[in-house]
Amino acid sequence: MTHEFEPLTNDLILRTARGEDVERAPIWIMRQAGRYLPEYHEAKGNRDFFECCRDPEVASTLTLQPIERFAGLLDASIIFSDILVVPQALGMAVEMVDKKGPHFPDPLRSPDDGQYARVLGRDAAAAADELDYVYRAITLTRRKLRGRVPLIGFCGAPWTLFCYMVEGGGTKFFIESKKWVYRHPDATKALLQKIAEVCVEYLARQVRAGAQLIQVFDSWAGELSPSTFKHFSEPYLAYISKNLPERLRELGLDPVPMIVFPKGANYALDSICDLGYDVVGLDWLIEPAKAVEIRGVRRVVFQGNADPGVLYGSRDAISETVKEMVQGFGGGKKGWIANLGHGITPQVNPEDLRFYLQEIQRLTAK
Ligand code: 1CP
Repeated sequence: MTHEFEPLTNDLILRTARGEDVERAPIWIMRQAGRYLPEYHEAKGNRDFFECCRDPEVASTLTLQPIERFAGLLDASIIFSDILVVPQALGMAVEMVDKKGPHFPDPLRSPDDGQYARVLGRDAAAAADELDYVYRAITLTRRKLRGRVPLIGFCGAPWTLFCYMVEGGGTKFFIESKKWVYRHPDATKALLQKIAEVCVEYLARQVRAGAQLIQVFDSWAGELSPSTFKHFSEPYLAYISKNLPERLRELGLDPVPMIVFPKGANYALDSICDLGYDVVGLDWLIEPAKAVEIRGVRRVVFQGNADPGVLYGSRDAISETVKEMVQGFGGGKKGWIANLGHGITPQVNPEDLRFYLQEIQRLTAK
């Protein structure tokens, strides 16, 4: 089941991710399809969020919106979906509450919870089967893209998905997650391993459907400590980077560039550079030059990392931030994919994002 698609007319991000010298830095923006775009609200209408994810026609339309609005300024698309489709595929109920975010009516409260055994007993391939609608959305989006830019597939990192599954939604104090880590470390690791196995199968099938790069979002890595990150996140991120290429080979597919975004884990950046990913996403809490220094001679490519909040600022503030970022990453001819340090936030004026993208292109093409 491999597909024929039109050849790429812009493969800048693929060449950059492979470590090649390039004419300028490629750019994409985390959450580039989403709430700050009026056309997103228009297309979504009154539909439930996950209903949009499950409808390939709607998901592909939403994926293409920023590519069309910012034609010539974005060098990659990312499939419209959510990291929480994986807990759903593991049999957990997840709702998206308008203006509040995700809600699990029945989170995993302890290893004695009957649901814990059910989730652990779930076969990874059977879970990946549940996400057929994502693969169909990816294939349809590749067709609609007609080779304009590559399409990124993604999943949540085991640690971040674990947090949602035990907290039941967004959280400030990570009380339940920390109870699991510090009271039930072995049960926590067993669950992280199960999630990692599902992630490998899920990502492999996204590639088979047409995804040309993949990103693993560890949005809550910053809630761990150097020691707990080493035991509760890194091994599972490494499991994915090691096993995905093997799984792709088994399926007769070539490897694709892999991006990891361990938000808030700059304390572990040195070892993250050795996790087996081609690209490491950086948040805005680290200076680019400092990250470049930690990377040293390693081939890893960085992605990021301006404060998303600068898009609420003046044009001068945006220009200054871009200038510092471009300089810090060495000018943009190698080893850097421009992005923000986290997803773009609601209420940003899309024209301010356009200016940000233009400034990066202008300064890195020099
Ligand atoms: O363009 C894109 O990037 C769209 C695809 C996308 C991605 C990659 C969405 C759509 N969500 C995600 C990933 C995602 N989802 C992450 C990892 C990235 C990050 O850290 O931002 C996380 C943590 C989630 C979970 C999630 N989904 C939240 C965060 C809640 C919290 O705990 O703070 C929220 C608000 C959502 C809903 C969501 N997902 C995506 C969109 C467009 C929305 C908003 C839905 C709406 O209100 O219309």
